Amino acid sequence: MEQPQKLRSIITVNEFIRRQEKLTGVATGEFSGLLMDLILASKIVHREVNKAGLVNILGTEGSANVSGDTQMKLDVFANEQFLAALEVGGHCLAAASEELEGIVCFEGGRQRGARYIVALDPLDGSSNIDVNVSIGTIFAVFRVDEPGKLVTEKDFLRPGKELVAAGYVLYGSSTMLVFTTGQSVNGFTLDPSLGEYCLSHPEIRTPEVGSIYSVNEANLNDMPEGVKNYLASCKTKNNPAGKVHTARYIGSLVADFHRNLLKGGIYLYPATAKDPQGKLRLLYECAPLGFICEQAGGRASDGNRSVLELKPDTLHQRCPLFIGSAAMVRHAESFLNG
Ligand code: P6P
Repeated sequence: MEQPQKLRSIITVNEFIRRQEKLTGVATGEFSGLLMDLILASKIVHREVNKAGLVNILGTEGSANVSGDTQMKLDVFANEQFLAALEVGGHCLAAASEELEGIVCFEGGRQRGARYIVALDPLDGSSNIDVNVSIGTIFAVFRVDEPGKLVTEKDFLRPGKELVAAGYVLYGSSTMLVFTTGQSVNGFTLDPSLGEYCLSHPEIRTPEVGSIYSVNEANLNDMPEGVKNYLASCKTKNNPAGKVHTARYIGSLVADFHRNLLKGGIYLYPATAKDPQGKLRLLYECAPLGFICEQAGGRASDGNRSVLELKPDTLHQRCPLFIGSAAMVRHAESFLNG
């Protein structure tokens, strides 16, 4: 009979965060509490995403499900779960979301003297849900200078280098949480039988070089010449890997990013005719993934400089993105900067 995994070898994310608190001496519990709120919401979204295939049985969006509740789009559902968890948790002053035009302020957090704000993409790639392709949540956490501050949109318009935490949840063949608080990047796999995220990928370091590139090549004709020339180099041996690359594009940012983070590779969404600033959002997609990537030894660029240096002018500002193995991103940049 298979030996049960020894309990002592399992480090849950709660335990991991507790240990980190001790390490960093930041033992206020506020920051840990905020992470816990996000983790709780991700478990609820995991449960619904994994039922998505049953929607035809449970009722599609807009219809009433068996309990009479109106079925909603999963990205709207996910947004509601994360906002509710942040509001009830009381550790967050305000949130910005891909699903909302403006920010949402949490009076409870303000009264408790909270000092964190969260920007998130609650369910990125949600158009892939009904074809059972992996999707993801991305979150970014800033600290404000004054506890209980009455936050405005301006408090979110900060460069990614000021983030205190960033993470993503990948709802794939298993559900994984990967996050950094600036010390290292660690991955946790949800064990549904325990309802716990367990440390499965400690101290993630992304390979300096890889041979996977992820891009929607249908846009090639609309891309800058430098990008075309870079992609041509991926199809030869004239690149840091010294070999012809492999194209892998799931069309779900978190899934493509996660694979490249572990195996080495580059994801690029450059400026195109349709999206002259690129398609991806700086605040809650490029910056948090850039923070994670650079903490793992990779590089995240807009083609010229680290995305972590870029200060958004608006909440939903788009930005070209070249992210992944450092040598590959720098190689791509060399084609863009003459
Ligand atoms: P395209 C999903 O809509 C998304 O934001 C990312 O998850 C994904 O990488 C990208 O857009 C796909 O865009 O234009 O290739 O369909």
